[in-house]
Amino acid sequence: MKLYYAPGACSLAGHISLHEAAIDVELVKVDLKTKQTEDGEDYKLLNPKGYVPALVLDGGQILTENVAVLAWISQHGRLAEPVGELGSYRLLEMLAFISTELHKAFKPFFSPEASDEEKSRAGNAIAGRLTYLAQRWQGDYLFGPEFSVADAYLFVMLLWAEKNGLAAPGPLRDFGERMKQRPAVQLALRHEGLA
Ligand SMILES: N[C@@H](CCC(=O)N[C@@H](CS)C(=O)NCC(=O)O)C(=O)O
Repeated sequence: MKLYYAPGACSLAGHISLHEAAIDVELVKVDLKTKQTEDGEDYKLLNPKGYVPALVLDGGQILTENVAVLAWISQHGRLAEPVGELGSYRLLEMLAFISTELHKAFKPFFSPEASDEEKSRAGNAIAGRLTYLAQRWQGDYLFGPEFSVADAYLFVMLLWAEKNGLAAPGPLRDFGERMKQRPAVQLALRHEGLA
């Protein structure tokens, strides 16, 4: 199995989750500007979308989109999912929230053309969504006592918030520190040169 990633990008969520699940993976770094892999291959030939993550499964199939990649790792790695009748849908609900309401809201912070006003609007939207999560926080992780793939995705969003000077509410700051203590997180951060 291969994970195409860029250091510190959203692909870090899949990277952490693969380590949490103890799934062996070969990591292939992608230069998001040139769309070249570290082996000098044209990444767009593998993934015409041109963005990370892409997970190449052992049978050769390619899975893209964080929501799908993380749901696959969760199921195949037998990671914890919320309990109850709607458990796996609750996980999808959270992954979709993080992907569409948080991850996408960071766009102006990655765009050299974005104005300060756009960044400030995006910062307010991100703060509101982090507050929504913090107000419902009950335990160590998003779904209580156990790590789920949604935690890995949220953790990456918190790293981005910190990098861009956006303050996270207290329960999420504590969560971020808790995540940094996890061996799988430390391993992934080291691999990506972020430790
Ligand atoms: N819809 C995609 C978006 C992934 C995405 O935004 N990837 C970023 C890194 S975090 C990227 O590769 N950007 C480079 C580009 O779009 O050219 C997903 O959720 O997987």
